[in-house]
Amino acid sequence: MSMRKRGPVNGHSNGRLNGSTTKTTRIEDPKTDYSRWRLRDDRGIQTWHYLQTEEEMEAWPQSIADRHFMGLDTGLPALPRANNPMQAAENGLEFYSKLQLEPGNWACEYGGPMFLLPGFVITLHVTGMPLALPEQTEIIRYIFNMQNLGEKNGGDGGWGLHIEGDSSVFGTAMNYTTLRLLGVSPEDPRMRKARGCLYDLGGALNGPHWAKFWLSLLGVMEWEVVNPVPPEFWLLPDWVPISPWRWWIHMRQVFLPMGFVWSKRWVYPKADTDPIVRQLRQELFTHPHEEIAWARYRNAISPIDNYNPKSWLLDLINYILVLVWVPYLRFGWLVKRAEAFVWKLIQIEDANSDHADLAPVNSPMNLLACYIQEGPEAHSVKRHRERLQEYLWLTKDGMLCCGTNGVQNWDTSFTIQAVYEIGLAEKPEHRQMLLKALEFLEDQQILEHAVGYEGSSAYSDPPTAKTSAECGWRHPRRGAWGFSNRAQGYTVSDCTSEGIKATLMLQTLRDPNNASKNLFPQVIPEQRIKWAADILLTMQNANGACSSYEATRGSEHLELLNAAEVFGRIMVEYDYPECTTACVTALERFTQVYPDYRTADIHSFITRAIAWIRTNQRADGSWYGSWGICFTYAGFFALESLATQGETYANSERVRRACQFFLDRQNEDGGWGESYKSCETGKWCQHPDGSQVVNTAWAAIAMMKGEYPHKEPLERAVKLLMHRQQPNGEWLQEGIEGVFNKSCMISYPNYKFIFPIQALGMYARRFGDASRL
Ligand code: LAN
Repeated sequence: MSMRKRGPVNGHSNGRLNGSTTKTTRIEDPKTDYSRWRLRDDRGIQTWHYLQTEEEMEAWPQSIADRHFMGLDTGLPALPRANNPMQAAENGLEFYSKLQLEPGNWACEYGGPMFLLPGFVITLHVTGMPLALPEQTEIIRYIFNMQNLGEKNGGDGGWGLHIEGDSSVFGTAMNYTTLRLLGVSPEDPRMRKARGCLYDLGGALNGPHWAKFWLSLLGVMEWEVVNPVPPEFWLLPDWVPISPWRWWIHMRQVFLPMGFVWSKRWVYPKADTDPIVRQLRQELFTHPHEEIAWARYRNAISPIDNYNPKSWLLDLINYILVLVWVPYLRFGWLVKRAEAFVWKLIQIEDANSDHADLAPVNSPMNLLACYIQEGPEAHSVKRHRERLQEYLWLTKDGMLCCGTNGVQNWDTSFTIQAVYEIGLAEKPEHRQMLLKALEFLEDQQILEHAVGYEGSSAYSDPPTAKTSAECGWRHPRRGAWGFSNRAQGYTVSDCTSEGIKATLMLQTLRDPNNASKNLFPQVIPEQRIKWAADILLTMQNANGACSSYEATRGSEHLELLNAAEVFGRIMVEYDYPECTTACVTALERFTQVYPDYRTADIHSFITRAIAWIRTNQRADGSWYGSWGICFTYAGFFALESLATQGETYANSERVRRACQFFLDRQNEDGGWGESYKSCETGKWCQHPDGSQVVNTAWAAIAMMKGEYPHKEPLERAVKLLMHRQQPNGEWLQEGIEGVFNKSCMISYPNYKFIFPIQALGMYARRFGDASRL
């Protein structure tokens, strides 16, 4: 095959090869009128709306939170200067409390991953359900704003896996495609630059499996380039160690619709006549499209995308599937059975979440499956389309797709706890805010098990981790809290834990003026808190640790089948010090309030969990965090776990080592700054921008939980937090805070409020507030 000459046909003339000289001066993209946008929060279901008329705007004024989310001036006044940490905490809370939404929750943008909008937009394109114009405009702006241009990551014109990442084929091919589908011209200088970057990386043929999947169904690639996703895997008996029901929920819920679409080799019906698809066939490759021998590129991948190379075993399996299974053994009846079963499981997922689905990868894929199976007019398709809106979020840089349909329960639970922990929950001025937050948690607790669970052979009350095909292998969930809202409907061990803790903190708080009176009503009845504890008790692994959505069901060896080259450790549930701590601290608090309920179970759970936390500490005193960056995040949890057992600096070598780990990494300015590279490499990596308020708060809280006795390093940390605080009480956005699957970063913008407030208040309570720092 001949390499296509780089020429203007493909828009290469200003590609990076000779395009590094191209001037990509900032181009002002069309922008919507930000005064017209509003966030609606309907009992935790959050959607952005663009108002058309003056009357609508008058009837629905923009809120402070709206303005904050969009990066507009909130107009909030400068507060009296904080002279000590407690005043700084109160100023922080004063600002942050203004961001609470009507139903009582906090919200924020939840971006970071750069592979979510593409799936979203491709799905809407191939199903003929375009986004509204204001959304299109803002998505274009967002994607351009995240492009690696100028100073950003070498400015090569591509996009990474996440907003801070180096350009990859996945990021670049998919975001380029998205922009084109939204109407951006290939002649835009930034698009030329992007193509140059893509060609330098080998073109879209060097993309990972997921890129090839999306581009094949769009009709830009041919299905032979996609490694097999056989839905017949789902027909394996439960006892088989590699059965999909044992996989991490995100993997199996993506594998499900992906297998359905792959099995049908479905292609966008208008691909051959759609001018954009036809042009993309010319724009995304370094070879002429018609000459590409697709099957030869199944395993082609650029090194930058290949974070987690496929194992020899998976390569072998793929060969067998491609050369033997698909052509000779995949009989029609088997295909039919597999597709029918997978379709049933898709329907279960849709029914359990009213078509919101687990996350914004499987949600558009399920929409597509419904479209293929039931046609464009089906209720399932329409409902999916509506619910997809919940994933969109407007920021100052444009519109993004969130990693989940919000952060409602998670941020709200943490907020309650921070305020409680620093003694401000008793103050009358915070009562209304906290009561609303508690009422929100009440409204969002999941009160029914998943479809089919109660009638299944796995059912018991109280539940166990047992599950069965009859309910789509869902974990029991009655009493749980999810990460976002009740509609999404998945328990997460730590989200349920944080929900329990926040609830119990408020519901047991005594009135400081009358010790026999509770300060807050019993909004969530005892029975429901017990249900939540029951759920936690189902979530422990055999070794004592806890995972995210379920107890671990499969062996780590399943990682050999990890086909998504861009992520690591995704195939099964793993043990996490963060989740384990959350469960320990929740059950600890629970058993203090309800000492007679399942006492032995709880005691054994806590003992085993703590033993695991101890063994999970690394030789250097740290713990590796999987959901926040990174050692500061996990240390903040682990030391809290140990503290519940009375294990502190004074009596524990472990805690001393953990504190030393932090002390050795404290910056001159008193803060800590940890880069996301820590997550990727497993080694502490200093943040290039120096101290970060979120890392600083986590490290300081960790050391205070561990009762580190010397004031000086903590005082320096607290000074940094005070110094970075703005006159109106807020902190400004710094580096990205969260992570998943080791390689993909995700933003938690409210952390910069919650944890500094908590750290400042804890310091004040511990070391006294009087001294002016
Ligand atoms: C999240 C967000 C929250 C997070 C915590 C609660 C912080 C964690 O302690 C447990 C795991 C959980 C719930 C989690 C799991 C993976 C998610 C859902 C995400 C990181 C947000 C986005 C991510 C999801 C996998 C994104 C879609 C990508 C795929 C690879 C399917």
